[in-house]
Amino acid sequence: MSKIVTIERFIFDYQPDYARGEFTNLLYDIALAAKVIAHKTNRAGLTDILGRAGATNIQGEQQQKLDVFADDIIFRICDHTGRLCAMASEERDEFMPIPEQYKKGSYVLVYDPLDGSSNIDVNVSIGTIFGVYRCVDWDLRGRIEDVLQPGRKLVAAGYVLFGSSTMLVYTTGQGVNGFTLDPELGEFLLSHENMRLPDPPAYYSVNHAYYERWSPGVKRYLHWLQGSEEREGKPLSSRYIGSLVADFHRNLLRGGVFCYPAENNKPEGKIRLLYEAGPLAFLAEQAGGYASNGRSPILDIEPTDLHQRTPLFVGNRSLVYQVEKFLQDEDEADS
Ligand code: AHM
Ligand code: MG
Repeated sequence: MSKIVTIERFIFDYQPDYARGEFTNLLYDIALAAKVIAHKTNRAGLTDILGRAGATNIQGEQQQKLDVFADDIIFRICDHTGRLCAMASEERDEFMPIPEQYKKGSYVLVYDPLDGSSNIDVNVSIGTIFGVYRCVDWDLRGRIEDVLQPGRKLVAAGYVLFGSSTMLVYTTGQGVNGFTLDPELGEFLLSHENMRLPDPPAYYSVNHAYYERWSPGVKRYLHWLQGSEEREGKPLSSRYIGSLVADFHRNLLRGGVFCYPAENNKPEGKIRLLYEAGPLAFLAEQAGGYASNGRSPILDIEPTDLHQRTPLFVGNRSLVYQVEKFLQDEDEADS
């Protein structure tokens, strides 16, 4: 008979050697925040939470009430625990050192509190993305250097998907595991052990509306994904939700690649390096996949700005390598 494993039990049993309670408890805190956000998200249509809050965030996008709620709840669950030295959120202009009145810890939390916010009002899946780093200098209080670290230095990353059920999927560098929330018990239960990107992959995900804005190498890659150039394996089908977490999750379960390429007048694309691309790149590598900006690994990019964006190609290794090849051909043709 299969075992019932709660997320608490799993986090405890599989904590890395260096985890001395602080790291383990930080993961519990994130799971708690996920439950609170799930509770609120599930009631979104029933309360006055829908609609725009009126504020505009640093990305120039209108915030919606649920984004603000999710951002606030993560901050309030994590700011006073003594496990963090700083946090940074996609919804906040500045990074957030832990306030002086609280003990400072050894870790840094970066998060996108509610990704895919344009889907909230239309009852389509949304998600939270998070990444955890060690702070750079234990003796100092949180500084911007603690937050601006490359993905290669992540010690944990994950996401929470608020879909037909709520799932928390995370890695601490020992593979990827997924937990489904039992709403009656209020517990995340292990449902997807040791997740690996299946091969052959099934899907590619991209917003085709932007086709005319892509470079010749990206256009060629899309044709390749569609089967117009020789490619081994089954033809891919196309799926695009417009919620990165949901698109990533589906591709993780079925195999595939998510693409948000550079555009002619938007060379950095749309996806944020710190809060979105970095954590998902770490998860992808831990599931046997790979993430690239089309020319180099996402995990190697040194961030210089909190809200830096990057083109993103993430999924099965063989699919992501191919875009790097086509963009290299493009660069050689240009030079
Ligand atoms: P958000 O963080 O403001 O919600 O934006 C990020 C979202 C991703 O979830 C998704 O992949 C992308 O934006 C969709 O963008 P587009 O509508 O341009 O395809
Ligand atoms: Mg986002």
